[in-house]
Amino acid sequence: MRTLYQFPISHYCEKTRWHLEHKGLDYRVDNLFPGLHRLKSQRLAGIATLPILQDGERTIGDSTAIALYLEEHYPEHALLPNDAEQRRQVLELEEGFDRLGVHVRRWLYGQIRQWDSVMHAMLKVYRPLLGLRDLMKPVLINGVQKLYGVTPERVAKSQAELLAGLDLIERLTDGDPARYLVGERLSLADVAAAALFAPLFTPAGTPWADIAGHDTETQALLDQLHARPAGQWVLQRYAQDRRRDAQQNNGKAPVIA
Ligand SMILES: N[C@@H](CCC(=O)N[C@@H](CS)C(=O)NCC(=O)O)C(=O)O
Repeated sequence: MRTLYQFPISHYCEKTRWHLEHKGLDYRVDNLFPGLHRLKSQRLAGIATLPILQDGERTIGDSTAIALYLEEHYPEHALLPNDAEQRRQVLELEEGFDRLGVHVRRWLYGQIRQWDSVMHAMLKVYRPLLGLRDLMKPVLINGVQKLYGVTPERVAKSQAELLAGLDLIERLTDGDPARYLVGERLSLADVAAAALFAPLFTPAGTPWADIAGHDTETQALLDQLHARPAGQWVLQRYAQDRRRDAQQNNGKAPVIA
């Protein structure tokens, strides 16, 4: 039995879903409730964050560690090149885009004006118990802003970082949305970049597709990014390379108590 402990709207968890599904590995998801998840994540893997993968007797925390574990134990449909230099580049880019994921997340949280639709996307998988789910919303909004450092100064810096990340995609692909970041085929670098930038471009079928309500300035910037080769690159990776043929057996929606 393989279990992915996750938050559905986490782009790091999306990265791990992509890895698992790329390799055609069946798994069930256990959606932990934000905040309370730490009780379980600490016990399972000694960390505060999700994703965590339990694969039989083994438990692996952190999306990059999970990716490397899957490459080692399930080498079919490899996402690491054989060539040593390309492999080095892929691993370096994977880590770089992982760091950028923090900026994408902070910038997006900094743009939210209608928290209702975000909270809905975040919490809809949990069954309400005695109104507790709704009571948690203000606590969560506050917690997210504190945890992810959503202050105007840091959000502005994150915008500069994420724009530099999109520039990098365009440099590595020569502005051609059909090309991969390293070599001629999909690698861990592409999956990291596409999954961690996906909340900006909301590809069909991703959990961010129904979050609405940006102000006009933010929407104008998002439209501009969408039209850039890097935005088209993310969408093309999703359209062509995001396999979804593995079986995802959703467990029962957890009750929050
Ligand atoms: N480097 C970690 C980052 C994961 C991460 O930041 N996860 C967030 C959700 S997007 C999380 O679990 N946050 C909850 C917390 O920190 O309490 C990875 O790649 O797995």
